[in-house]
Amino acid sequence: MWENPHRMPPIGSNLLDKEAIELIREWIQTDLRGRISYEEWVLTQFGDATARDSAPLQDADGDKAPNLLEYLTGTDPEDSDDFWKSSIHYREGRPVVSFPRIPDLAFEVQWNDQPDKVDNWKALDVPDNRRFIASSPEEAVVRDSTTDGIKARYYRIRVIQP
Ligand SMILES: [Ca+2]
Ligand SMILES: [Ca+2]
Repeated sequence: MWENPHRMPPIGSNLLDKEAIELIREWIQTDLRGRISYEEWVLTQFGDATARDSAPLQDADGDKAPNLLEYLTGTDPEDSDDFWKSSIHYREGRPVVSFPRIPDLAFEVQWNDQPDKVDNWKALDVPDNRRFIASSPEEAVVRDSTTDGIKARYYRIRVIQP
């Protein structure tokens, strides 16, 4: 008997190939992240294109990551333990911002010494902060070497979808 090498349900069958569906779901959630539209992602994640709290700037799970950021970074918008995490620490007396760099996205660390002045955010002008799109996931480490004489500095990371 000839067997189809591809995973297909038997012709005429109403059974769904659950393993294949899971593979497709995983592919949509990982490989196609950023390539499927936000609306398609909402349908996949929430199961309903008009789900409550699914608008881009809403935060359905209350993890402080708006749905749009969860869409771009591939996290679960209904799991408050799953969100894109950045951190800051000191190394050799300099602030270091770390975050997971995600393929197909660009990232820019910005700084401001007066965060209430929204026009003051500027890209951090250091080599680590050059803008590029990684082809595979990696941990980004951006060291701020420009803080001499600065008492306080605030940082944020801009996520850019090319
Ligand atoms: Ca969220
Ligand atoms: Ca989440």
